[in-house]
Amino acid sequence: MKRTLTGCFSLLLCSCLAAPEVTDTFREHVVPKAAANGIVVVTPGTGIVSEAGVTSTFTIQLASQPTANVSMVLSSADATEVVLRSADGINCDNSGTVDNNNSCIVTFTPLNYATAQTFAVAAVDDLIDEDDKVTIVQIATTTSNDANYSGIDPSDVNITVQDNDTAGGTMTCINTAADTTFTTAKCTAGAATTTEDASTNATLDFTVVLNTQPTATVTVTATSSDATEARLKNNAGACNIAGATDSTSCTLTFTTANWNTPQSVRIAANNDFVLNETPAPTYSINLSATSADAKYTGTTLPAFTGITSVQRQSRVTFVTTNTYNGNLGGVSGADAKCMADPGHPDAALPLGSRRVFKAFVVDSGVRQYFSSANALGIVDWPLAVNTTYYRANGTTPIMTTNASQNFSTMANSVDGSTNESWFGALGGSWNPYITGCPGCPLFTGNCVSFTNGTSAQSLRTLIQNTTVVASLNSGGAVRYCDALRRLWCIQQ
Ligand SMILES: [Ca+2]
Ligand SMILES: [Ca+2]
Ligand SMILES: [Ca+2]
Ligand SMILES: [Ca+2]
Repeated sequence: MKRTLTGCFSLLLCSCLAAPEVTDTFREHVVPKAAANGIVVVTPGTGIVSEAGVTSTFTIQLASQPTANVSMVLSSADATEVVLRSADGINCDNSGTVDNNNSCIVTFTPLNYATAQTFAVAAVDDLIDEDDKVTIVQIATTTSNDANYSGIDPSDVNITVQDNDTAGGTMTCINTAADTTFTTAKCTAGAATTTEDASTNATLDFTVVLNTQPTATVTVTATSSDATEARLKNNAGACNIAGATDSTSCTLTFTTANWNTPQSVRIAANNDFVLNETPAPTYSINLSATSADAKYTGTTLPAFTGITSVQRQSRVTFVTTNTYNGNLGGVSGADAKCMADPGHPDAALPLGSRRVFKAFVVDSGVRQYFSSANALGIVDWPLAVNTTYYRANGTTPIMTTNASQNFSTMANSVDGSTNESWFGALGGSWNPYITGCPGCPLFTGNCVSFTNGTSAQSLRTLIQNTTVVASLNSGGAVRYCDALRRLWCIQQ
């Protein structure tokens, strides 16, 4: 006890005699070094970046001087949307270079700890149409040999990423159809044309490509607004030029991988055989999209509008199903038989609703074709000028007339059969028998102008299986008027 007291006394005495040690000991208790954690001050900027190029900066500094370097790793929580800028790819900075860094390092020294360092964040400019997104730049816990600045978790920085993409498509007119009449003007809205019944300019090609990368497969349907004038090449539903048939619509499939590769579509003029459509009809090719990517469902895709369907004079013919003797009731009666025959292309319609056809027969003064130099001239000739005539199927051309309502070549025969049709011309011409014609002793009035069905009269028939014009009108035999023959009927 005595030693203890002595000791206490000695301590007090020593304190009085050695004031500096007592002061140091006191200060350590008043400002204990281990009691203060370091503070990392993060000052967020706008927090808004955009794919269009807007960047955002934020600053970091330390609230107090560390005794050793302090480092922390900055990282993008979604590197597909946001990257940190770094000139050397290691250290975060505010350089103008985007190095697509997912992460970078920030370091403070005891000398620069109080100077705020500025860091830049940039958006990744992807090609996907998406809603604006919110993500963060994570600031990882600090590392330092200064225990006060080791293991501190600074605040993260919120970042909003604004998008700059808009889902859609681009339709481009091209020339892959070997169209000899192609000009770039055809690709101009309102100037594009397709032509009915033509060996050239019957098609028009274009490509379709998506404007942004979809997040799921996109099916684009191309549709003709007027299938009577134009259709789309379709192969098993897909827009496909090779081996395709003409269809009202076809589909294109764009995946997340091939969305930016243009796909071809071909428009094919459709010959509706409707005559003299004035003005020429116009149509559009419309595109619509469906996809699990909501940005591509209901999205308006461009339409190719104002395509003019150039109208050609094309008509069909048919050979009657029924046979008739030479008493046709005159030329008008022959025409009526054409209209009433079950072989008429519009036979399903009431008589008054059917397209008009006339019989290819000749009778002096009633229906005749003499050359223009001949004063007898042309009367009620069933062939028009500059017109292509087809078989009843509408696709097999027979011949095309010239400006004089005549023709000199045939692409195909009348119907390919060995049948004959009543006709009545002189051999090798379109000229009908004329009463008193000195060179025509075999003909006695074309069955009396098609009113006599007896064997007392006769006339020349027309052969239906030749492609030689001279055989067409002279290859048929001379038949007595009680024979049963058909009629070749010409659309008017
Ligand atoms: Ca994005
Ligand atoms: Ca973009
Ligand atoms: Ca985007
Ligand atoms: Ca038409």
